[in-house]
Amino acid sequence: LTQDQMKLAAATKALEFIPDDAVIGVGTGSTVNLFIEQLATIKHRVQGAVSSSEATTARLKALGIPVLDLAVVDDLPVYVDGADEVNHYLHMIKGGGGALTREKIVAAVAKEFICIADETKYVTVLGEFPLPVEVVPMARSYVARQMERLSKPGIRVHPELRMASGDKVFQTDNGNYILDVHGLNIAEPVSLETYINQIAGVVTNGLFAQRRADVLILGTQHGVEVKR
Ligand code: DER
Repeated sequence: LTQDQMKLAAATKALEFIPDDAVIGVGTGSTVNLFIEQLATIKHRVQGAVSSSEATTARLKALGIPVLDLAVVDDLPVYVDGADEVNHYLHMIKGGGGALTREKIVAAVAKEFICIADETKYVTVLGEFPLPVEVVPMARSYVARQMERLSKPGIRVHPELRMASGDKVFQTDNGNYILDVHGLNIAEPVSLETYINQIAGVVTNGLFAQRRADVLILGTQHGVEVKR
């Protein structure tokens, strides 16, 4: 099976976790885009969606799924999103698509976080994928220095400012910058998430560990596995 076929299998399986007539939270990324297409096939029994990015909003609207403002939603049974890495405790690294702040907000409101992923994302230790950290632009150098201090003998931690096309700095939907932090080996995801959050200038970091996934739907070479 190709990676896309495994993503599609996970995205399709997620429909079984969508309650009738619910408002559901929808994440960002290529796996979620496959899920949105599947969601459109049952949109008659979906009240609406709360989106985690402008990109997702555009796709939901294009498929005729009503997009609702999170501020007026007080009951969100499920949030469906992908991950860049997910460990065996269902802690995740997210933010590869740059939507980590709104993803974390919608995930916080949702009762159940359903992560959909292909097997290449399933790891024992988080950190191979560079950890995205969303920062207020003026704080980018200060936060970068704080990240470099996480280096240990033989393990150099180095943050890179995420660029868009050419020499333009990538900007999130919130107008902030992203540092992609390479070289981390994350044995304690919850404490590292908390540590990074308290650095002045950090808006959000891509560790989803305090609030991890409740269900992982994993597309593998041998079919779809559901892990809790
Ligand atoms: O940016 C994100 O958090 C996305 O969910 C990302 O982690 C997964 O993107 P993919 O489904 O395209 O791999």
